[in-house]
Amino acid sequence: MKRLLFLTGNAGKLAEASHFFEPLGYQVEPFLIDGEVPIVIEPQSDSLKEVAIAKIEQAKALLNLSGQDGSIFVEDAGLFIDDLNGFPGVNSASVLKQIGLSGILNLMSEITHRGAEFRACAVLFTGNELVFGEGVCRGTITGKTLGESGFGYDPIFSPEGEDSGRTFGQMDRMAKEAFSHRAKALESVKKQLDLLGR
Ligand code: ITT
Repeated sequence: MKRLLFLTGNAGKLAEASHFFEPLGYQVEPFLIDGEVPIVIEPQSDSLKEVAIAKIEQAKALLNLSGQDGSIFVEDAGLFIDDLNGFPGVNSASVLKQIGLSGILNLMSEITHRGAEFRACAVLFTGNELVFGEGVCRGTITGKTLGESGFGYDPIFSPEGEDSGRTFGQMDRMAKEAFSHRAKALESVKKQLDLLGR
């Protein structure tokens, strides 16, 4: 198994990346220093890719200092709601903490166009090169929370193509993976690793 150190404080993201990569021969582990997720600075930026690059650069430096080896991996994601001009976008994590799912549903109470998308940008450092992958999942914001699976905004997001209108919150990991932005971003990373022969 190849070792993949994932720099994240989000257990849901870690579980999904493990589920995706492990059958492909990667052992996904949290990137820890002295048993803690190291604190990295996320730049103010509207671009998930810029944020992901800033994080991987800091992770590379930390990996060197810590004397560990393995590939490192970061992934940045967010929910972009059409009629809220892409809000909460790159601020999805802090907005969720501040206003919760009920806050988002309240903001949208008068909005009839419910279109939105999840976006993810993944970056893997093999030790030699950086490999990027991006993924988008279109869908709609439901009128109320549905289901308790997954994490974050999953209970209010129903992906396009899901005929019964289930939210990610009503799906298991495998079913979510068939649609998700994260699975698409990771798939793209995997294809490029194959091309590089890594
Ligand atoms: P990191 O430590 O990896 O940065 P984070 O929680 O800050 O963890 P992101 O900035 O990538 O992660 O994600 C922003 C938020 O977007 C995340 O906290 C969730 O609330 C939401 N989000 C991202 N992907 C999601 C998904 O697949 N399902 C539901 N919500 C998601």
